[in-house]
Amino acid sequence: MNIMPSTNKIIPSAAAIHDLSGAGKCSLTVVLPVLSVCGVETSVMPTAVLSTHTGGFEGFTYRDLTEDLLPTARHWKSCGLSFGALYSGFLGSERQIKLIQEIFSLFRAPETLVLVDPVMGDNGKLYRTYTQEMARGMKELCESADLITPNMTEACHLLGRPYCPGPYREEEILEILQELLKLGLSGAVLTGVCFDEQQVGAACLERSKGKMETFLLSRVAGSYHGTGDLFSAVLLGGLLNRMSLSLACETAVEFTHRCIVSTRESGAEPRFGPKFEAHLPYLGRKMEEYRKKIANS
Ligand code: PXL
Repeated sequence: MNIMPSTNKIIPSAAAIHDLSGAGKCSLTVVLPVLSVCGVETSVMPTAVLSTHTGGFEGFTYRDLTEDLLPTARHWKSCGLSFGALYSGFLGSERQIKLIQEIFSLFRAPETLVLVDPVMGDNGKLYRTYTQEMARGMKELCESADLITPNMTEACHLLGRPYCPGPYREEEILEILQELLKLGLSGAVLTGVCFDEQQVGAACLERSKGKMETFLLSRVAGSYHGTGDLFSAVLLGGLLNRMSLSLACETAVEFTHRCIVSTRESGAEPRFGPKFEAHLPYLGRKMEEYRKKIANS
């Protein structure tokens, strides 16, 4: 159970277990292109198919695929598939959360990185599909992960702490990360971290290092849907390219910021998701440069 295995055995491959929201860019429509451009061979397990995500749209369709999850996993296993990372995000029911735990057990090997993005809410509120039971289940799922990437709302919910919109004190952020590690994780990355009104970003803490690192960039006004998924996918792409957690975190903060700036400048409604596509070649180059750098060192 490690974030950065010390061997060269890390496999740049992942199983991404998220919903497929047809429009409004989030979950699989963000995760798959990001991981692919990072050079990660990605198998996708859609947990549900929706016409749009549930944030800011009314009347969306929702085709539940819970019954397909274990048969898909068993089929993959019978095909001899294995993954460098298992990565889950937004989930639709308590039962799905339990099944994901089973799927993790099926594929987990000593070198596997299990990343759970405990997608539950934002701005102090749980998403409307989230029940208290699901939130409890999500805590259990986090306990079976190596690394989690909650935002401040999700971290407070996982820890039973009152939510506050910030700015925060550094000691507060460190305390939250330390409490998250007590869930049994090797590392935690907290997003939505800010120490003043001007900047926002993420902080990470690795059990083996014990030192918190923060990466902040200028705050762009507004709330941008799908950026949590974007952040986690870039982070995982970096880790599977053998970046350290702090470098992967810095890369994810910078890339997410770049996409938020483009979204803001485009004047598009934030509910239609981040404008990340034009920046994918840049991300691909960054990952390639890093691969070359470590190959020569
Ligand atoms: O980005 C998180 C997310 C993913 N998938 C669905 C969602 C949301 C957030 O609202 O509704 C379906």
